[in-house]
Amino acid sequence: MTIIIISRDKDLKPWVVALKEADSSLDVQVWPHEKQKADIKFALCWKHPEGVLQDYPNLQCVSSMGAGVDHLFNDAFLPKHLPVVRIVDPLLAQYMFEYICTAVMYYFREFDVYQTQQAQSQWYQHSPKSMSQTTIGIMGLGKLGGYSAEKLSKMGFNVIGWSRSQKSIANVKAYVGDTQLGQFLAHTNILICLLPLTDRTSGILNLQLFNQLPQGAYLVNVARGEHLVEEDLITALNQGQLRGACLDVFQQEPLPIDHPFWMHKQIIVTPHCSSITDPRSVAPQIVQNYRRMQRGEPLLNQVSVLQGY
Ligand code: OXD
Repeated sequence: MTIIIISRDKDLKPWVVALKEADSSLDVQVWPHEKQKADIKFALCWKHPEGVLQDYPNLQCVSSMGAGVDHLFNDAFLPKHLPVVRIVDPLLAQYMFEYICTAVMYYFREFDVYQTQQAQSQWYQHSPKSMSQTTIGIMGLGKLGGYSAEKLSKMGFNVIGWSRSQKSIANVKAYVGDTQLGQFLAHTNILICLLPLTDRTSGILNLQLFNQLPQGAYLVNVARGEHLVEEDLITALNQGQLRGACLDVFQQEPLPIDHPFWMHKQIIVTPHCSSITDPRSVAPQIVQNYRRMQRGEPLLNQVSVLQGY
């Protein structure tokens, strides 16, 4: 029985080491150097080449190497009968919170304004706003969104959330479904996108949505580049509807060198680094799922193939 790791853009050595550290008896192989395709029972993937999973006739489980699973469901040839699991890790949630908190504080304490002033050698003070009168709206209250919502609320911000199904987080007003999206947006000063990418959420960050936010709101996108209609963001910024955007994810990654986002003064670009899976931290749960699969037990963090998250 073998675990195969498949990714074209990750350094896989630390993953092999971490899995072996978690269980030295494991047979871990790396695509495309596997010895016997028929031995492969468990595939650990990040943006695997489309169709490649069909090469393993005895595959029993597919695991994402990260929190997101859209890269798995993008494969039209993903064997439909296989259970799909993802990573849920406190460290990932903490890293994500730290990134969001940094972006929020940058806007909240108007560092964007002071940077513009600095470029013109201008010395103007702006009185700080109150945290409790600043509303952070989080789209997506799953493991990552829920954790950040709780922490930001404890810091003193007014935090609200929007999701497809009802969620309950202490001190976070939750809005649900399409009918409550408008109300959620109308209250949001800093919008954080942490939604899963599905057919329903692709392109959700568009001009129509931005126009429902209070004028001068900020956007932080840490979910997927496909959530954002890129031209609409430029329009909303140029029209003054949005004051700034902090983007960690893009439709094309790495962001092409001639992309307008690089040079836009109101956009902060980071290279999909908001939360990076630490192989050592997540290897034990991968091994646990592998053993559960062998014993025919329910898997941890299994996602719904129907819902796509
Ligand atoms: C993930 C990511 O889904 O890094 O884990 O985007």
